[in-house]
Parts: sequence; C-alpha cells; structure tokens
Amino acid sequence: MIKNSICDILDIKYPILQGGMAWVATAELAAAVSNAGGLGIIGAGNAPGDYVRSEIRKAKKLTDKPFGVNIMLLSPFVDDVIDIVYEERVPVITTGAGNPGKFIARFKEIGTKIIPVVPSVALGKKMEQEGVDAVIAEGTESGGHVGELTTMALIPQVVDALNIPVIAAGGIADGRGLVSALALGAQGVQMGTVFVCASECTAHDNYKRAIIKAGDRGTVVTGRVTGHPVRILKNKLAREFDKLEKANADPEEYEKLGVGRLKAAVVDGDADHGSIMAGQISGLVKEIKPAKDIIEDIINEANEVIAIISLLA
Ligand code: TUI
Repeated sequence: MIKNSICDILDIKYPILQGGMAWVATAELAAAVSNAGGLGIIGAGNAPGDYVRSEIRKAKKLTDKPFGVNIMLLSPFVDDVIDIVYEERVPVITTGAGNPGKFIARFKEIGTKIIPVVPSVALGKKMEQEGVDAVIAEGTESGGHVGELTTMALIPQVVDALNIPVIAAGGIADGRGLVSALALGAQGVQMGTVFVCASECTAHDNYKRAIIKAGDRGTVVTGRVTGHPVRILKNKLAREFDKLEKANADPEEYEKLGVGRLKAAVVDGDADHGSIMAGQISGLVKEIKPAKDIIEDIINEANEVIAIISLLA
C-alpha cells in the first residue's frame, strides 16, 4: 500500500495530485479525482475571479473530500483569484509560472496548504524558507509552461536540497512512473496529461483524441523567445509558431498568435489552430476512462512493479 506523509498532510488516500490545468481542470474533474482518493485541483489559469469562485462552489457540491486550486501567477486576475480562494477556504493551493512569496503568510494563517511548482533547486529552497508545506518539482516533460530540467535530473536534486516533501511532475502517467518518482525520493506525483483523458474531464473530445493519437515525439516547445516556453502537441499552430521563431519575429507578435488559443482547443475543440498543451507522456495515454480507474490502475501497477523489483533485490 502506497501511503505516506503527503497523504497525511493533504488528507488523501493516494499520493496522486491532478495538475491544475487552465480550462481543462474544472470542478467536475477535480471532484472526480478527489472522490477517487487523489487530490483534484481546479485550474484558475487566466480566468476571472467569478469563474474560479463558481468552480470552487461546484466542486464543494460534488465532493466532500479535500481539493485544491492552482493559481497561475501570470494571470491578469491573480489578485482577485487569491482573494476568492482565501474567502472560500480552499484547503490546498498550488501555484505555477512564478513565485507565490507575497501571499504565503496570509494563507498559512488560515491553515491552507501551499504547494508551489518549482522548476529548480534554487526556487525550491527559497519556497521552503518562506514556509510552504511541500513543493511540486516539475520536469520539462510536462505540458504547458515548462522549465529546463528533466524530471529525472530535477527530482533527486530538489529532494536532496530540501527537508519538506517533494512531489514529482512531468512525464508521469502510470504505475512505473509513480514508482520511479518514489525511487528518486519524491513523496508523490502530480499528473496532468493522463487526467485530460479522464471521462469526467470536460475538455473537448478533439483535445482528448489528439492526446490519444500522439506518439512519443508528438509535442514541441514553443515560445522560448517570449521567456514563457510552452509545450504543446504538434499541429498547424505549432508550425506557425515555428515559422515565427525561425523568422526571428518580435516576441509580441508571438504572444499575439497565442492569445485565446488554449480556450479554442479545450472549449471549442480546435485541434488545428488551438493550443493543445500536453506532456511528452502523451504517447502512453491510450484511452479515456473514469478518474477512479486511472488512479486505481496506477496504484495496482505500482504495487506490481514494487513486488517485481523486490524479487530482484
Ligand atoms: O504553470 C505551469 N504550467 C502551465 S501555466 C499555463 S498558462 C500559460 N499560458 C501561456 C504562457 C504561460 C503560461 C500553462 N501551463 N506549470 C508550473 C510551472 N511553473 N512550470 C514552470 C514553473 C515556474 C517557472 C518559473 C515556476 C516558477 C518560476 O519562477 C520564476 C520566478 O519568478 O522566480
């Protein structure tokens, strides 16, 4: 049975977090993951505060288990979202794409667990000093906004440098990935791509199908020139980004091409010109199934893998 300190800290059955993906991670998905024993997380993304409040209230109706909200720190609505998450007393917040330093103290006062995503040892250490409860160390295999280091290189270095629990993310979608993360010293995993393909995920079917169709080399990192590199599935939009990059286009032109494209993919199902954020592990995701089955299959496979490895030892 895989149960450890992160399960105690977050009051969950399995050490599995669902990535708080913008537009994709709605109340329905988050509640399904929490009901299945993981930690479901609503993605605030770039959405206004009212949207986030209504998703939180929906999740409260759908589950009596703990769930979280991911605050995307580049959002124009970030201050509103922070106020709303505070008012709604959401038990866990994760953050992405920046440093949550300025609001850590406020959330600690009310007992909210704060778990920032960090792409490096330096930011992990800084976050630990500021009093966060754990960190999610995310490798560049992830979908969406990515850092430089791979999960394999990042996790053990963050684990060695910090005393708080580390959750591994990036390139994990099955029991083998979970056991590998534990072997590297992580206390749990966060997975995004595999949960896009949960039956309860409200993302457009075209988005899910694109992940299922993708192979091992199906993703590409776009937007390095903007300072916010983003991993997406290869499609017409990715080729347009590539053309701009090769032509040394102005970063502003680049940003313009990206506006509204994630929503176009997730909500409208535009698989050609939408931004289909997904990780390198897409090639491993082969079916749409309920979040409960995703989680239980991963835990069962992890236990089998542990048994096999134990026999070798
Ligand atoms: O945040 C993510 N993944 C995301 S956010 C997103 S929405 C977006 N859309 C367009 C451009 C940018 C974002 C889609 N996917 N993952 C967590 C994550 N955080 N990955 C990397 C980081 C990160 C990077 C730098 C965290 C902190 C950081 O610190 C810089 C600083 O300010 O110290």
